[in-house]
Amino acid sequence: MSIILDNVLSGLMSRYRDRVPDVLGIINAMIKENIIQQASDIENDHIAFRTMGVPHLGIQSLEKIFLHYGYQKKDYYHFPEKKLDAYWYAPPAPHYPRIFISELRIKDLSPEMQQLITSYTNEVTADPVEQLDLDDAMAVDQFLHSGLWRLPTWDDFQTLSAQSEYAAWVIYNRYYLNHFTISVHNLKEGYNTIAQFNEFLERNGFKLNNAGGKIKTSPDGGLLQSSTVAEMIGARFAGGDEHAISGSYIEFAERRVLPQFAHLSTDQVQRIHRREGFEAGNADKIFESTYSSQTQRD
Ligand code: OOG
Ligand code: NI
Repeated sequence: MSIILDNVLSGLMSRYRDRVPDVLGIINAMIKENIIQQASDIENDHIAFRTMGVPHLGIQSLEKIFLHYGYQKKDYYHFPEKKLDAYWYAPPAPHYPRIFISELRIKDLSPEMQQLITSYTNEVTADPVEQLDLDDAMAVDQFLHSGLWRLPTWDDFQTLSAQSEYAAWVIYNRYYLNHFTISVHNLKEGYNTIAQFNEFLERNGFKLNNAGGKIKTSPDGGLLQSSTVAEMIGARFAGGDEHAISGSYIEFAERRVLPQFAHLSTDQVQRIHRREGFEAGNADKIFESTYSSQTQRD
């Protein structure tokens, strides 16, 4: 089972590295400053997917893949202004990343928008995950990186963007990984807080999402997050039009030791001793990493 999960995760990561040159850029900068020796030294806090909340698709469909590999569904989050719902999933073993899956609440959009989105998603007439052999890593990898509906037109993409940049992102990018997340708290001294790691990133020329401030902090103070702004990808639309649109980004997370474990020494601290889960207030701003307000800012 874990071999299959390993292969699915490595397929996701290899497509993601190709789409987001900042991934290798950051890894190389980390090696150059001696923060890590090699890419595999990085702890991946979580990965994230975006979905359309329509029949046969959405969270209830995509999650089946990861529940099959032993992930456990955890907390629910709601984002009224962005019209999104999300859940996070705890991994079957601590060396695997957590998973965050969000879903667009189609019913909260205008009838015109619903009609436009379903003109694409209605091409899916049965839950595609139920037709997959989840023990076949190659089949799952292919499914995650192939079209479920026709290629959108540039016109439709722009219409969607005007009301929901998330909707436009999913119509084009589908289940491509939205981000992976570098855990910073186990890095060496000088780089093991979000504040310090952000300083390292900016010094090396990486552009951070500044929505609500560059550091997003949970009210309990235990979860601090930051992210790059999405890199633009060359996208080919129906009819052959080509335009640069938002692809994926990279996130950074610092999970502090919980107050009840404050007495543990650094070498005793494990994942279970740190702040778990996610935070709606942080996530709300991290979603904006692919929004034009961030990707197009000076
Ligand atoms: C996900 C944004 C939220 C987090 O860690 O809270 C998030 C997205 O942009 O799809 O990643
Ligand atoms: Ni995230």
